[in-house]
Amino acid sequence: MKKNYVIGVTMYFVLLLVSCGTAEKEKNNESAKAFPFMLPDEKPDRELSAAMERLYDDYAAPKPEENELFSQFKYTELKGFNYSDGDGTISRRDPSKIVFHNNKYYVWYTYRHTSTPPQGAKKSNDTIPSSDWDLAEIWYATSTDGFNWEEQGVAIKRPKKPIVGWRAVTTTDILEWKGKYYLYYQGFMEASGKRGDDCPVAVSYADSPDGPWTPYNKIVIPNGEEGEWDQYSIHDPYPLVYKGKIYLYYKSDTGVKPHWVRMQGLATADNPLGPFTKSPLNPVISSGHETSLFPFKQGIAALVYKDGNEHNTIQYAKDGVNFEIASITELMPYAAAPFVADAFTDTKDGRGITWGISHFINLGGRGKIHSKLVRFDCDLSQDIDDPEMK
Ligand code: AAL
Repeated sequence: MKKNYVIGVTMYFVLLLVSCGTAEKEKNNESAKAFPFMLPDEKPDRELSAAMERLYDDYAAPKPEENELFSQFKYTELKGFNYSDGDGTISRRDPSKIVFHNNKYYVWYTYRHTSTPPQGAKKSNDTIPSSDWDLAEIWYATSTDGFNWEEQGVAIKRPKKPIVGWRAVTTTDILEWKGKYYLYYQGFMEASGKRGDDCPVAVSYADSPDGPWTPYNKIVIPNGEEGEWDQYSIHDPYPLVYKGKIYLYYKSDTGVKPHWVRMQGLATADNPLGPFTKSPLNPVISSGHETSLFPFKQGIAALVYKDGNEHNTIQYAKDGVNFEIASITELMPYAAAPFVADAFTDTKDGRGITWGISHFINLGGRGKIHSKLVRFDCDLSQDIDDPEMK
């Protein structure tokens, strides 16, 4: 009798649970009917609005969290850099991508230490800077954890007039090629604001990231011919090794001041000192400001921010040339300089990035303008938990 009672009660609860489960499922089905766009991963088999077609055709996955090239960005203040209490006389900006060598991370950047903050082109002279990057040199710092940095001092000094870069050397990036290191940078021959920004790219080389750096003292990527999209400047040189060659991406300011149109081009070479051949498809990215790219799977991904119709996007070119929007995001790092573990390995399966350094600009307000380096963290990697990505 007791046994039958126990079985009866158990059956009652089992049936109750099953019927509740069925009711729940029915409720879900009902809501799925009411909202057929609960973002299924596969494109629904029915006529779609243009917005929904785009959602499936233009992006790698409709749900941002499932798109490997979607990320948001977290920022952390770096330790180890003195900014003279933010009085505008010291500035650090436009960092290079980060490399790992002998158990240390290295970053190179534009460093300005002047007697006054920037005063604009008219008031500038041999010691008064016109802009945040005028009269700058390239300095470097090392770190064992990516948060605490030790500034090591100058890597590239301004050369004597009239050598390329005599007014300022800025906005550098690093290449490792056949055991040697190359720093590419903008070489100013006039103050920024007085058309000094119409500058080409110069290069210095060394046997180790610690230097000493030998300047090549020649323009290695010249501005385009008159009428070409990059006739005014070659900025933000950014080299990677891809398809057995040096793939150097760069930005140019085209158009007419103040209506600059900033786009990005590509120049490739077999020798770091040139000659570089510009892609016949240039510009290859129609928007963005400073260049920030990394190998991803078989292709190259780019962070595109600040300027242009396609700003705030992460783009992908499976051939390194024909970029498409992979995702749209927000609060992107400016002048992003990621730690790219496979920047120079000629990988066919780029792992992506999880952190880097970027800059915050125009701090201090009028009269005290300067910039600061900050760390950013993100998830633009195939395998964020891989210790090699850290
Ligand atoms: C930056 C870069 C280049 C420009 C100036 C300094 O952020 O795009 O380097 O010339 O601004």
